[in-house]
Amino acid sequence: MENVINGINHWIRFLPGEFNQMTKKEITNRPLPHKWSKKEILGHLCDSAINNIDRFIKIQYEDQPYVIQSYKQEHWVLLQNYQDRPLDEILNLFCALNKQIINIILNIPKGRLSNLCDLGNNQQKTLEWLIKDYLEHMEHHINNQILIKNNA
Ligand code: NI
Repeated sequence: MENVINGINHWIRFLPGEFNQMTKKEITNRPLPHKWSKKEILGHLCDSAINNIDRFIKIQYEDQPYVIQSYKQEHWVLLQNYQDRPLDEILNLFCALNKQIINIILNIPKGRLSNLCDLGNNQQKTLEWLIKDYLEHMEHHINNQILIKNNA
């Protein structure tokens, strides 16, 4: 879990500076009308943190396998209107939520990392897998959508 904690910590420290070097246009540009802007992707990462906090806690005390509820990502981004929210507020939210996730991970008793959840389609995964997947999902969006230049 140490690698995951280091990875999350890296983005808490690094991502605000990256955003602050971008122009407002680059941050709010939607590459296509139905595609998220970089700001909305940051909002989506906050939504991922919110939903995963719930999962990381409940999988520790609910009956196993704990059934994971999916959430409608597009609705979450639009209903919270990240596009029109001040960037620094979303960045603060991202950092606070991820500090909370680090705190949760640090407090998981070792034996509970093997607790099982059910992702649907007969797929069962451990809490450890879920935590690693959380960081992979975050890095996928950061590396492929936030840190790449688009011609805004
Ligand atoms: Ni995603």
